[in-house]
Amino acid sequence: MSENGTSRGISRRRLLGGAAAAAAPAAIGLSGLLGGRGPATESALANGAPAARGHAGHGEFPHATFAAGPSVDHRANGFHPTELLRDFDYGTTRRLASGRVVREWEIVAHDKEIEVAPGVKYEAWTYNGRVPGPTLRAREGELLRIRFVNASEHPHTMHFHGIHPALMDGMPGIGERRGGGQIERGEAFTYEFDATPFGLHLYHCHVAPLAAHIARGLYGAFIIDPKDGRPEADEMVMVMNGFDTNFDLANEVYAVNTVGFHYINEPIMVDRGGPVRIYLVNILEYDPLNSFHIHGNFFQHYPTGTSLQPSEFTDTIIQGQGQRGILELEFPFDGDYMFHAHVSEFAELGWTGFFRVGDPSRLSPAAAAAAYCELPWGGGKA
Ligand SMILES: [Cu+2]
Repeated sequence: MSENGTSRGISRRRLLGGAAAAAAPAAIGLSGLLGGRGPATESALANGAPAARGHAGHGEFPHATFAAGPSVDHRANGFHPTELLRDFDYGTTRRLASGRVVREWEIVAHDKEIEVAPGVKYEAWTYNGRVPGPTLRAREGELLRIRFVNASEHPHTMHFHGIHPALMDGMPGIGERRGGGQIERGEAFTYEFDATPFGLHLYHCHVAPLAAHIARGLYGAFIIDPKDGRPEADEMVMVMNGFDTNFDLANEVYAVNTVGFHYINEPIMVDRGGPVRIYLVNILEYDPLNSFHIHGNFFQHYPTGTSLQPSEFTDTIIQGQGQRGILELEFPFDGDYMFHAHVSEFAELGWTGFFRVGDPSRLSPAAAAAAYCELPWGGGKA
């Protein structure tokens, strides 16, 4: 991160912190320590989030996060973060006379209200009605065709990371005369390119204002498997995202796969000793960095997934926006293991979850949560 970027970030938060102090001196507490998240959080609460409250034993500092409450309405959202984890969209395939595989998808952009934390609604823009969009998965060397239909009220594109010609880049201003570039409401365009290089990539809208189009939910993971695949594992996709629910260019809710705290309410079930492979993508807007940390374990890290040799054995990685990596690990012991952003502020605003290994009766999430005093609803005592 540049020194410039750092100082800009701090001054934005100091500015917000100053506003908080002026508007609500009694509510500074933790929000002051958080560098000015206060007013944004207050606005999120005004938007319908459950009330923030203190934590027994640390009562003088109210926690500027979400209290316990009912889960979000996954049915109304039309997607479920637990199912979304292992939902890979392979499209449809056919073979050309040459023997080459053509893999095809249809992706439709829709505007849609979603619930990103209990009671917190957000006017999202979606690919195929979900945030993140479908995890598109192909194999190195195939020919890919993605027919994009814009049924949103706004112009959009699909910009893929990968190696492809300019016309297929989903960039406004490039290719309009050939039907591409910016795809207006009611228009459609088919992106076509080779699946290369193998690795973990992403796609997102590239229409300006870019941060707004991405932050609204127009993004997804894009996996190109190596020709010979990877070893068997329990595979899952985690897209680290956030939501600026009051449109003040700062996020109020942070998450993996959209719903804050979802994997606390429903820990991710994994087998003891079985290899787990996580496809981790950071698409967070308005914050320069995100991170992933796991408790009680270490993982092999393959940055961008473009090598079959890991570059690092660690328990924490940092990703800038658009960065991604593959994480491989095994859980040697039964129990509940927390994973979260190692930016504590993000963790307290939703980016926190658990892996549950082995016999689920051994530890309940409430028991595990009680051991962690910074949980949003006060250590599982609600
Ligand atoms: Cu867009």
